[in-house]
Amino acid sequence: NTSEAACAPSLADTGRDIAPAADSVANLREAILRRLTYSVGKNQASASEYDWYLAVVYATRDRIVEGWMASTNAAYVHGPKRVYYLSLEFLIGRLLGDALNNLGLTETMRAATRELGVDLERLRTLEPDAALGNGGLGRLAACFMESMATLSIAAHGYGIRYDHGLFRQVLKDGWQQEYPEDWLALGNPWEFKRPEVCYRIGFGGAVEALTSPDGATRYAWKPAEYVEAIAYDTPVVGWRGAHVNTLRLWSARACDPLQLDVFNAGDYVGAVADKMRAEAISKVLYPSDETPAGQELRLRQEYFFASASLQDALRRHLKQYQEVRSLAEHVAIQLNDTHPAISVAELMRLLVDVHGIAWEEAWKITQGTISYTNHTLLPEALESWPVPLLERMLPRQMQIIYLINALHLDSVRKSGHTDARLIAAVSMIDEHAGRRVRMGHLAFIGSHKVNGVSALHSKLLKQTVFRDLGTLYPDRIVNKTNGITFRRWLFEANPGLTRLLADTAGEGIYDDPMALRKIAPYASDAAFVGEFAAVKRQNKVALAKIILDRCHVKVDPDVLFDVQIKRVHEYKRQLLNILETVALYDAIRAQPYLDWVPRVKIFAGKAAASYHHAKLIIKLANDVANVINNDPTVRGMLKVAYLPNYNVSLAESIIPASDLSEQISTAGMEASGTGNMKLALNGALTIGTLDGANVEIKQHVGDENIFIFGMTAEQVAQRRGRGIDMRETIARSPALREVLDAIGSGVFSPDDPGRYAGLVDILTHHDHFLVCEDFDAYYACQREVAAKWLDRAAWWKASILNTAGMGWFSSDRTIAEYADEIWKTQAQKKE
Ligand code: T68
Repeated sequence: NTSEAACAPSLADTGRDIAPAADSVANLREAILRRLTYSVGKNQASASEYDWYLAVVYATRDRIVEGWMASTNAAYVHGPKRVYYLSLEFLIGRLLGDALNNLGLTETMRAATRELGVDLERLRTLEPDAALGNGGLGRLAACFMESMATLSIAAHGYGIRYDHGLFRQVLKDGWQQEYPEDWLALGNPWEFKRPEVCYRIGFGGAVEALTSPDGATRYAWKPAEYVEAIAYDTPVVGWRGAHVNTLRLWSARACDPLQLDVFNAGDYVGAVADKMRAEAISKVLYPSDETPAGQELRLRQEYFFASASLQDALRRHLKQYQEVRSLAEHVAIQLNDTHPAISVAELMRLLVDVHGIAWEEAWKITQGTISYTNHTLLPEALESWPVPLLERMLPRQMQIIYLINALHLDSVRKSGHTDARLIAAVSMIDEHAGRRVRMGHLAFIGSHKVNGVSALHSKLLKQTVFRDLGTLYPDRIVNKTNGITFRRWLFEANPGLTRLLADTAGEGIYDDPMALRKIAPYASDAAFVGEFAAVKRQNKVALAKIILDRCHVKVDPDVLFDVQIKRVHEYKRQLLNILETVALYDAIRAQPYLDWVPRVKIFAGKAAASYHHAKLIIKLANDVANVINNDPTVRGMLKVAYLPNYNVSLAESIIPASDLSEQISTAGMEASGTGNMKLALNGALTIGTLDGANVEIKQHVGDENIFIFGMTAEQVAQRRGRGIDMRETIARSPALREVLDAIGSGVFSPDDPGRYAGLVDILTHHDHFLVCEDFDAYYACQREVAAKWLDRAAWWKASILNTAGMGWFSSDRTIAEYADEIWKTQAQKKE
């Protein structure tokens, strides 16, 4: 239906430039044409769509640059505390919509491009997603960058400019295949290369001890190898364009482009071997989330970007204050997980060896400057590096780690703790499985604050991973519940809803997310409900088209859209959802004449390339989809769609169209979740466990407006204590038994009946994620969802109250808390 498709959500207009002034449209039009001519080198007659896209980006970027310089300058003039956000991942997505929206130029640009005969909506889709991250951790970093700019905090993001971001996922017969992603293939019009901003990063070699005339010993590291880090800057514009920060990403380059003598001797490959080895560092993002990568190249990436970023931060500080001793007063460094934890040793090396500061003072500066965010409790996901590897690759940093550890253990003993178990537990060196450096301990000890990312996660952090360190330093662990930027996840992704909210609650919602509460009184107002439902329907029509295009599955926009979109992981329990799908399928076939609530189960998500079990789960979802979608008995009542290649842009299409948000991780395992927030903000009801931020979402949207089921984190621990063999549990549940029998015997894999025998065997005998134990509660909860769906007024009321209650989950609130309690920085004075 083309008329409906034409109403599909489009680039946001947030009401601030709905009727753009004619002269500003004309200005922008001329600016685009100038850029087309002088930067792209094309005229109107020969310009391709991509040429127009480039011209539009350049014209937009031009409107950011002056603010950028003003913000940069203001940080030098007013001297606010600077924040450095160190993250190996930034999962950004597209930038054009973000930039236009934050500048308040969306409608002006739409009008200007229309006059030039090009469609802004189409141009926007030509931008490749910047996918320099795996999942939640990387996306959080991107939301934080936008919020720090919005709050006028003088911040830099530091990371790696990977040539290749997260792989592209193709589903071939339901199996995931990975293909390299090439986001830079056509260049990147947002970035500024800064070849003059270049640092040498050493690796290997040896440490020399030098005794100075006064008898003191100094250490000098003589690396065997150097690599250069080159800066690429991307401006990050905050809401209403008031402040612009920098995302500085490092690219690795060999110091010498080739060895000419080797080349001349005829060894053409050998001549560029060093170059290849150097450039491998920024070649590709490690595609695995929640598992430590373990390989040497990963440690090279971590040190490379940590060292370059610290050298750059120190250079800037010296330029501004002419000395380094005041660093902690003027600088806050946030470590996004342990990936940059080597920064603790590297900052000590720079202060002591390079800047000549005494150890004790350097340690105060380091601890006063650095803080660390933990994103996972999974013991197997905690980074640790073999001591011999660190000794070989970073010998001076390893010495420093030993000394930090010795002083730390001394002070523990001096405070009266001599118990060997405790000493072993708080030591930075794990002596259990070969000697390894615990990067979480290094980050903890080198920080003044350590935070978890939801209330439950921070509580569990104190009880588990950092139980002993937390007792020794009781004030160090704090909580900062995650948030999301409403600019991208509401204003841009859902312009229809945004307009309705502003019309109802007032324009205040654009600047104060808590103002969303003002729509609560309209939750049962027939006129408002009608408009709210109409927006949702429009978004569902648009998503239905995407599902038809990409999955060849036709879905009715009026059925319940039940959505699980996230990385595929056993702990996130996509399997639980699939089992329930099969149980529902069985139930419908048994009694097709009943009043079933028609629904489509929508999945999207990538599995780590080496995570075979997760890839099998994707295949199962697709096998189940195949059978169900082709069975005429359930036609119209149940469908399943697995959308390939989930990324930020696809999320922006799915989230505004969702009715039900699946947040069903084994309690105690999902640190926070952030997709849960995006979906609830856009009016989806959550079905979830008491895990991560679900607990706080429940508090904010109200117990009646969320579906909670299953074991609590405590019950999970107890249940596991009794063993994870599920034969008795399965025996008690006829529905579960039937589902497992069907899957295990090949009902969904007739081409290979034994495909899922192993999977069913694990669920039966070794169900670590307690899928079986939570199955009945989940199935029953899904029936409550269906009952609520049938009561349309009750459903819409709950949906509206979700949107109304989610203001607190703005990443502006999260960042304001970091600024107040961890960074001790304030928003910058207006330029
Ligand atoms: C996620 N962690 C948490 N890790 O799982 C999620 N890990 O609950 C939370 O909301 C989010 O962080 C933000 O706090 C991750 O996404 C990774 O991506 C990752 C990447 C590399 C290595 C280990």
